Order: sequence, then structure tokens, then C-alpha cells
Amino acid sequence: MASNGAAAGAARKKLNGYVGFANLPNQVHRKSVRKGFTFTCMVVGESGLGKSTLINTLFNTRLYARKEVPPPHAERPKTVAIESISADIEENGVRLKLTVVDTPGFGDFINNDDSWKPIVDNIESRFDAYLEQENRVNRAKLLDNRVHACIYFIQPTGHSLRPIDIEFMRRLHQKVNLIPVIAKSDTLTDDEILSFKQRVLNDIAHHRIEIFHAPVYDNEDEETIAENEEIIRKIPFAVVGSDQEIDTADGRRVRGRAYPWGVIEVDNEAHCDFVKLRQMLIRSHMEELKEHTHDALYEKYRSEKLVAMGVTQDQSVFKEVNPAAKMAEDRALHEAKLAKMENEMKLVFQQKVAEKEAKLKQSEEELYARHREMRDALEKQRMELEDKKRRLESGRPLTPEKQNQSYQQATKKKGGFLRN
Ligand SMILES: Nc1nc2c(ncn2[C@@H]2O[C@H](COP(=O)(O)OP(=O)(O)O)[C@@H](O)[C@H]2O)c(=O)[nH]1
Ligand SMILES: [Mg+2]
Repeated sequence: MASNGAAAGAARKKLNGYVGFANLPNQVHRKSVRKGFTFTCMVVGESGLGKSTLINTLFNTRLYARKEVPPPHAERPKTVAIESISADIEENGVRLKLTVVDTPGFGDFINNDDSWKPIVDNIESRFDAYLEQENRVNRAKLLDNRVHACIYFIQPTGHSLRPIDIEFMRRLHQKVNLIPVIAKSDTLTDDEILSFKQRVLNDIAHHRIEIFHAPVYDNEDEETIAENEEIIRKIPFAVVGSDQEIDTADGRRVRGRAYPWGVIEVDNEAHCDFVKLRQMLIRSHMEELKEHTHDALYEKYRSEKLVAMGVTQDQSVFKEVNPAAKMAEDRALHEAKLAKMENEMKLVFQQKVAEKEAKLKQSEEELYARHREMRDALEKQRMELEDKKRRLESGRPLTPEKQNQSYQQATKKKGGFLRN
């Protein structure tokens, strides 16, 4: 049975009747609708580039009230402030809790070197808040306040990216899904937009900045793939924002901007890329943005943070275990251990033998030396005795030193005599 089950995992089986799991997507659908959706979007760019207007246009609500521009002499804030507003919006019974994080002040100072910093801090503190919840004992209700997308507003200069744009994107691209847009694109002609987009893309590639790229899946239908390609081709989106409805010359009422020469319609794809931006952000890729935030961006932040805190990962925990292979591995490990122990014992034995041999050799030498000493001493004694005996025989008194001398003289004489 067990092996059968394992085989079925690999082979595709045809069902004989209706089982019911084809309904799984509907279950997920109902559950998600009941829970509602959350989405957090950040907007970054200098004041007056139309951030608040675009957010209002995107979600078709007055999220931001009309701004009063401060008089020139008024005291202005000296740092980048971070403001977040939330709104519950509903469309066809589907609820979306939308949070927009605005960054007024970005790029508005004489020295904008560190404009990116409060924004990075904000994004990281949202990651930290999520990490802290994950580490809690009770993780039933995780509140996701992470930034899922960051719309970066590029000034419609028509030249190329400015140092502040590049610095910001380089600092942020691995922490948030970057979606660059050309702000107020109604101030550029169609040709200017085309060449500006190309230069912006070249700069982004040159500085190896990763902007959000919608993944393309093979198993999707051709229409979806074509739509996605169409979206990708429009990046960076040239947008126009307006929350005002105006009448066109042909009698329609549209969201747009009226100019002496005509009307720019926000929702008209021939006029700007606003529709494509909205499509990507809301209709086709909101889940993709959230998934990429969780699986790639947050994961990177999280693991770097844990490693920095000294947490390490035991890789073996994640290995798949095959019992036979595990046993063979254990046996090999055990045998290696035995062999090592045997080797060590042999070494110790050899060392002990060598030590004993050295000791024996040393005592042999000592014995030999003692033997030589004793032999020498005996020989000396024998000589002395023989000497005494000779003297006694020759009848000379046994006085030391002097006697010895005279004895020697005598023997000399005697010798001479003997020789003669
Ligand atoms: N020409 C043009 N003006 C815009 C556009 N979007 C907003 N504006 C105007 O720019 C001014 C500043 O807009 P606002 O949304 O407050 O900019 P924020 O400071 O970036 O939030 C307002 O007068 C808007 O009417 C646009 O797409 N094109
Ligand atoms: Mg604003």
C-alpha cells in the first residue's frame, strides 16, 4: 500500500468520478473575500509631483484633501516626515484595507543627501514589527503592515535620472518593490516621453537597480501573458493624475485635466499609462507584490537580521531522510569512528613500546658502566696486592710514598741488573 501511494504521487491518475477538490479555488475565494484584503503602498517624490493626486485617482477616493500650499515665508519642516493613512474601500462586496504611506519632504531640501534614510528606517521598522509578531508564542493574528509597493515619482525633466533618484532606488531596491513612474507626464510630448523612458531604463540597468518585474508564468493563457507583456513594456509608467471630472469636446464626462487646446484623459490609454499602472497595482499584480514582499524582500531582511544576531541554521534539519541511506551513513560513521580509535590505540601502544625500549637500553648502559667500573676497581686492587706480595717477597718494609720511591729505584736497579 505504502509503495503504491508513493508511486501515485508521481503518476497522473484520471479520476473516475467527481471528488470535489476542483472547488478548492472557490473555497479560497470565499475565505479571502470574507477576510478582506490589505495592501500598503508608499509614495515617494518631491512635493508637487502629484503623489496625493495620483493616489486619489488610483483608488477613486478623496484619500487626500486638497493641499494648501504654504506661503513662501512660512516655516517649513526640516526633515522627511512619514505619514500613513488608511481607508477601507469596497468594490462589488470585496473589501480592501488600503494604507498609503506618504513621505512629504523627500528631496525638498538644499541638502538631500540623507533623504532616503527615514524611508529606509520606516520600511525596516515595519519588517521588524512583523518579525516580532512571528516570534511571538501566539501567531494566530499576524498584522501585515509591511510596504508592498513603493511608487517612485520621477520629475518630468526629459533628461535622465538625477543623483537623488539613483541614490534612493539603490538604497531601497532590495527592501521594497520599486515602481518608478514619470510624474505629470502631460508636461512632456509623446516623443519626449519615449526617449525619457529609455534613458531612465538605461540608468536603472546601469546602476543595477532592481525594479519590480511582474513574473511571467508559462501555464497562463495567452491573453494574460500578452496583457502582462503590455504592462512591462510601459514601465516606467508615464502618469497623469486628476480627481476632477471635466467635460470633453465630444460631450463625455471624464477624469482629466483641461488645457486650452483640449483635455488629457486620465483613463484613456492613448493619453497616458495611468490605466496600466492601476491594472498592475490593483487588478493583476497586487498578490504578486505582496508575495514578493514576503518571500524575497522580507525573507532577505529577516535572515540577515537573525544572522547578525548570531542565530545559525542547522541545515541537517531540512534534509529529507531515507532510512536505508541514513543507516548506511550511520554505519559508515560508526566504522570510521572504530578505525580511528584502533589507530589511536596502535599509536599509543607503539609509543609505550618505544619508551620501554629506551629505558631498557639506558639501564643496560648503566649496568655496563657499573660493570666496567667494578672491573677496573678489582684490577687495581689486584695490582696493588700483587705489588705488596712482590715487596714482601723481596723483604722490603712496607712504608708508603718514600718506600714506594725507594722501591721503584730498587726495582729500576734491579731491572738494570736484570737486564745486564
Ligand atoms: N500637470 C499636472 N499637474 C498635476 C498632476 N497631478 C497633480 N498635479 C497638480 O500638482 C499639484 C501638486 O499635487 P499634489 O498631489 O498635492 O502633489 P504632492 O505634493 O506630490 O502630493 C496640484 O496642483 C495638482 O493639481 C499631473 O499629472 N499633471
Ligand atoms: Mg501630497
